[in-house]
Amino acid sequence: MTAYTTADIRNLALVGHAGAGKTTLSEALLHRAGVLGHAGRVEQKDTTSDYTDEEHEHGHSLFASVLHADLDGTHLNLLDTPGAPDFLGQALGVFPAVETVAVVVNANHGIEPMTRRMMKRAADRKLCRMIVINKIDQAFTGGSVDLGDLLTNLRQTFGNRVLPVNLPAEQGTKIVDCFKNTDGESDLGPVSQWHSQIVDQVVEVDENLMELYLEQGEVKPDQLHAPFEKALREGHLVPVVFTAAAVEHDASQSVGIDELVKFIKELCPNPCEGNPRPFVRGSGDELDLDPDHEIHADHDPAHHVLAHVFNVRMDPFKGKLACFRVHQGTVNKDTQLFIDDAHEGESKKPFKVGHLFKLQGAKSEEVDAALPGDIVAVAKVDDVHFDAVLHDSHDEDNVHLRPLRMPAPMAGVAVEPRKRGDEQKIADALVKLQEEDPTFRVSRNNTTHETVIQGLGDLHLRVLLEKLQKRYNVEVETHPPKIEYRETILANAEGHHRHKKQTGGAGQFGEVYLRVEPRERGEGFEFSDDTFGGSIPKPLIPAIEKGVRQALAQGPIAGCPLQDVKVSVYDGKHHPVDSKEIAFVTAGKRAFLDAVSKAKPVLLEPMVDVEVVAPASYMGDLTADLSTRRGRVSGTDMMPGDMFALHASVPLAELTNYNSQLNAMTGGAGSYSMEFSHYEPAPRNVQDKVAAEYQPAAEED
Ligand SMILES: Nc1nc2c(ncn2[C@@H]2O[C@H](COP(=O)(O)OP(=O)(O)OP(=O)(O)O)[C@@H](O)[C@H]2O)c(=O)[nH]1
Ligand SMILES: [Mg+2]
Repeated sequence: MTAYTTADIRNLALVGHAGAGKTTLSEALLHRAGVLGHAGRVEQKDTTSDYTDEEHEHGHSLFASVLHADLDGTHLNLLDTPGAPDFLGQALGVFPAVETVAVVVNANHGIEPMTRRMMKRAADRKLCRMIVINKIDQAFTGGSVDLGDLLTNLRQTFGNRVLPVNLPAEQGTKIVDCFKNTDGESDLGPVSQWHSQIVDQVVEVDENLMELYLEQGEVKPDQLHAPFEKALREGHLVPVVFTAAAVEHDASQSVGIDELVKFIKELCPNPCEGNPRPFVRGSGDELDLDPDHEIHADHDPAHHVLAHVFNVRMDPFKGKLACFRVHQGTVNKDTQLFIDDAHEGESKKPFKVGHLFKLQGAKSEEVDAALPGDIVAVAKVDDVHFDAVLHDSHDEDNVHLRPLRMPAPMAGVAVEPRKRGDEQKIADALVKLQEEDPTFRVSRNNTTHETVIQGLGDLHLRVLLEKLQKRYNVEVETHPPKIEYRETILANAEGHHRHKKQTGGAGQFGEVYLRVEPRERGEGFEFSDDTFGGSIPKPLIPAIEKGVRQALAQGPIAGCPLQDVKVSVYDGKHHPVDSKEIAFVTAGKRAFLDAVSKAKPVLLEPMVDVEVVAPASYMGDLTADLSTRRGRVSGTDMMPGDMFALHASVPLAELTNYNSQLNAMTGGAGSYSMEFSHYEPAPRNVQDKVAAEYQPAAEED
């Protein structure tokens, strides 16, 4: 591997809608750098980046891939990411490792849902952004694509900061520079016209240069480098380049790759030129998120090590591979690193690096050291997890990256082993899948006794279940997770039970009178002893409460937990010999159920607050659809880029298949998030349906 310094490094993430050509572009760059003899094709399942079985099967990237190449002395760390919305977590996960995010746009389709989302998320994270308009070959093969219109649309949607640094020419077969070059014609008109626009934009961030420019009408290209980086950092400029990563009729041909390499080498920021990564102190809920208290790494190779783990994958040969970006200091084989997990207080005990790897898709190559700005990986360190911070001194204890706002997994299925005895195997495999995927969640629901896996969508879950089967050789049955209904009462009532058992052996006797009252939603359970005069000996009162709590677990309507009930025991009878705990547990339980049955018991259903974000053109349909799901729309907000957010309160049970429905209704342009809000009484028909499915277990006497 050619020696390089931090200033030679370029860290670039390829993001954008599915099918835009990111993987093909990464292949063309590796081919151009001489890493590959020929550029692979996604259709032929021989690309460097899409190397997993699942990706071959689905024909799309599903996981982030780490690649690298030497571009004539410039060291490019290239991160190819999936464009499918269900794999947004994989794409966002690489943001902390790069200075620049290249949003790849399919010239055929123009601005697509993930184009918008990634442009916004990269801006939120203060990353430098560029746009690659790919598949330009299709604009000149009689397609309906007009690159001029597309550029106008990009500028209208993302602002006038969007400006080309190069342009297609001669029917898209050539690319001409319009940043350093002022002459000639392009397919989008005279180069000079675009040149002055971008120079105008760049000099705006530098007053002195602006003055010089206004005086002389022109500035030298090398005077433009620093303001160009500044304009990128400040989001004042989003440069556009044009490419055809693999020309339609001759995939070995590409257009604009040399020019893209030139752009990466000359104008993409190196690690010291990008915006600093936002490190913060604290842990768990006690992170100090005050922007003034942010800690910025200094890229000094001699300083303490500060590095961040942005991707974890289970390699069939090397085991767990944790990819990290070095932000400060130098890491080599002998370095001892502490691990700080964002969710845990204490730094874990240090580990010795031992072996350091550069990744190239599925392959990995051992290297001696990693400088600030570089991206490498360690293998087989169990304690290293996604988003962990690695450091070599206690000065950096409790330093974490400002949390990445990851999308919450909305789609869920309950899983159970197809074969008895596979429970542990499944649990272990699910832990490994979670390690690799920050948007995959596994939870055990102790009320419905189900293991529920959640992901960002149906495709996400399907792919993870395929992985479970193929990689970990476990078969599972899946079904929609049970909705966690609850029960409560709407009226006051009294209950009574006399428990008497005097058939052979020790007798049992206990008699309880109690009252139940409804409490405010969410107030929970309250038990009180209002007996007097020793009707029930005080030591036996807890037994009554125990019986009541047993009954609380299984309500009379559908066996769901009862909540928001006050129970007051006000009278009873006991027997000096036969009144034992068991007798009053039973009497308490039965008296409570007797009272509840008379207190207008109802089924409570979980309500969630939903926020649906989609292009404004879908507002009517989406509002109507939510109303058919018994949703109550509480408001809408218009958002930039002709998007809107719809807020509603909806019964969870009505959203089981919402993810795929929303995708269908909005062509994948819509997304939603939901959060549990509260329980409220279910309508009669829902209650009857749930009650009908309930088979109460036989009562033991
Ligand atoms: N005509 C033409 N086809 C291209 C070009 N670039 C990519 N393709 C084709 O477009 C399809 C999608 O390309 P990918 O590289 O898989 O796209 P991607 O952005 O990685 O897609 P995801 O992995 O799903 O996010 C493939 O069939 C490519 O061969 C191009 O410049 N011109
Ligand atoms: Mg891809």
